[in-house]
Amino acid sequence: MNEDIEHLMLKYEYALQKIETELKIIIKEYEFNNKYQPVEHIKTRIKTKESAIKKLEKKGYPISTENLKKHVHDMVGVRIVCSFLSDVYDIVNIIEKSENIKIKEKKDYIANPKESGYSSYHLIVLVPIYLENNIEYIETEIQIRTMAMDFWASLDHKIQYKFSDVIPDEVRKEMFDCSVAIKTLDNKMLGLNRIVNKYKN
Ligand code: 0O2
Repeated sequence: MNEDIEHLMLKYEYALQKIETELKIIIKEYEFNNKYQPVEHIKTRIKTKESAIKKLEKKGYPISTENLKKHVHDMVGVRIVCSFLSDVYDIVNIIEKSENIKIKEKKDYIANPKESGYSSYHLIVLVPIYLENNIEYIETEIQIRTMAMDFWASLDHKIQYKFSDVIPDEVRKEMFDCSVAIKTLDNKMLGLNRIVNKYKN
């Protein structure tokens, strides 16, 4: 890594602060207007330099600040965990409408889960940060998912860590089966919530 990595890491911190504030505001507005809270919790993190280096190595790129900027799209990461499937899409919708966040890419791993069974909605967004002499746009990954998807992903993450090499077929199959069960559960919970709302109305 060349020396301006420290400055780059600082810019990631600025971007994280900006996106956190923007998300808090648009979600609060949604809650106020709809008298409903779609978000269970939000987690944020900046990827460590060590973890970014691992990702570059995995992708086969030489280690440099330039390659980090070009090929690691989740140095700044936000995870929004919602109650119901419909909440996930509502949150995507309000983020898309925000004037202060530019959408670069959308990946709907709910409609098209990954081979592992991983399911979540990813937005790669560009967050403007105002520096002394210029404006820079910092890539940020926003993962939006239900609590059930989050449960699956966190167990999957632990499994990946445990078997740093190859995950046994038996474990991968079990995890895939769990992802199918989780999809069924999310749909059932959504249906149940609609019934409850019908009674409320
Ligand atoms: P960590 O430790 O969570 O940060 P890209 O990041 O865009 O260069 P890719 O693979 O095209 O690379 O991105 P993708 O798959 O759209 O998003 C990557 C992130 O999604 C991962 O980041 C995970 O957080 C999550 N993810 C994707 N697939 C899986 C999966 O099978 N299981 C789990 N638990 N999470 C997954 P990192 O950097 O790999 O990990």
